[in-house]
Amino acid sequence: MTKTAMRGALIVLEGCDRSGKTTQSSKLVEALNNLKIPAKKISFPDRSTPIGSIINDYLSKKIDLPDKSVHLLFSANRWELEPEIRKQIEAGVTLIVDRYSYSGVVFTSAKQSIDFEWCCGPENGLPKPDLVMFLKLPISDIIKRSGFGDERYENIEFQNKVDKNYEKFKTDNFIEVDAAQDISVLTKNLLEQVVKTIDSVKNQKLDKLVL
Ligand code: Z5A
Repeated sequence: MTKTAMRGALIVLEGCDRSGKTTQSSKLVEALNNLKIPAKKISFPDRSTPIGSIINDYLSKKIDLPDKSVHLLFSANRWELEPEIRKQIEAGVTLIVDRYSYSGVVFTSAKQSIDFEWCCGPENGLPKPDLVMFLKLPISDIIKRSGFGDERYENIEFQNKVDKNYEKFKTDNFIEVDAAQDISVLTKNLLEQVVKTIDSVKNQKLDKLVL
């Protein structure tokens, strides 16, 4: 394979609220670009699209929606970006994604009477991440970080259920990382994993997600 045919990697950061995903995804993109590795950041929900704007109104408690319909909106928000994700990866750009399908499943299934398997359905077929890094932080630390408690879902009881639900995703490409580390130490540790992954998948086909 020629150098130009090498693809980028699809890297996802997951975790409970305030665990540092936004901070780390920006720092990882910056660090990769410094190493001359093409990389961009994507965040879900993407609140800039028409679907994302409804999600934003829901999260900021301006509107209420039935649980299953809002779940499908979060998933549709990812499908909106699916062609762009594939295009970027094929063009050799590594994408650092702040939340993905795993968030969709763990948050909705933390609600009463919504089946985990039902939640997985709409996610299947999306591009499969090459690496998912779960930023694990005790809830007692999360509530001390600034901004906790403003939006829907930002309460201790709910975040505990979400944290437990993440346990169901322990597969080989899903790794847990201690998010209580100092910001720069954490970036260094995550970067190591990301660079290794970029190298190991560069000649492989991007798979479809099956949850
Ligand atoms: N949701 C869903 O239900 N279904 C879906 O499909 C998706 C999402 C995709 C909004 O998500 C909600 O949508 C979310 C899940 C649900 N609900 N909750 N909870 P969001 O991603 O837009 O918002 P968020 O989860 O609330 O993320 P966040 O607020 O952006 O948090 P974060 O990105 O993990 O953390 P941060 O902004 O990087 O850091 C938070 C603070 O901690 C900040 O002051 C930092 O300076 C500080 N920080 C960060 N790292 C450290 C370290 N290492 N040490 C000390 N302090 C730190």
